Amino acid sequence: MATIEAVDGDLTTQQVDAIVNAANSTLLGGGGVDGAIHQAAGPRLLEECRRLRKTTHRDGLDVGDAVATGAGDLPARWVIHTVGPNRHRGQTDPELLASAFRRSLEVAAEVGARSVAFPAVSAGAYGWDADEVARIAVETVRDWTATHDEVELVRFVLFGERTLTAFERALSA
Ligand code: AR6
Repeated sequence: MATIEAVDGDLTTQQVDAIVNAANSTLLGGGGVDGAIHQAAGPRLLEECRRLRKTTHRDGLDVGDAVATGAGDLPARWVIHTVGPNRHRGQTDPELLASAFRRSLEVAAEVGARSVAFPAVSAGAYGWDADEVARIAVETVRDWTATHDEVELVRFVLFGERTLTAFERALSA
């Protein structure tokens, strides 16, 4: 039975095997948590992302998919990049967001990560409501960990009271 928890904090300082990046399809960085991760990880992370774009991910990363790289200077061993749906582009299907969380866990299992920290994917620049993100994230992680034993700890690392409260509410439901 995996531990699933929510904390207020900075994703980039988490001492876990893998942190999940709320990236975009280019895989080449951006603002928000993506920018913070690249800044803290240093240039090796961007180099690895560029390599993906020249090899396995020439067309970028699809919405709802995930891929792992090393973590550069971060305390984690891997960064798992996922792309949540962008509400401002009409991507309102909850299954796309569920898929981003599920695929991230599948990739974590593939690389051998036993502890994984997630941000509130799509709850920032991509315009989703924090309560909806929390509900979908918690449900997806619960469903997945109920049928897989590779990942023992899932930690949602939230920026600020509003998002933390949304996840605490979803976890206690
Ligand atoms: N630690 C934890 N959470 C954070 C951190 C941090 N260091 N920094 C921000 N957040 P966003 P999205 C929270 O916009 O909505 C980027 O430009 C933030 O408060 O980072 O999936 C990408 O390149 C919010 O609750 O991701 C894409 O283009 C949550 O992380 C686009 O934004 C997600 O906000 C992706 O948008």
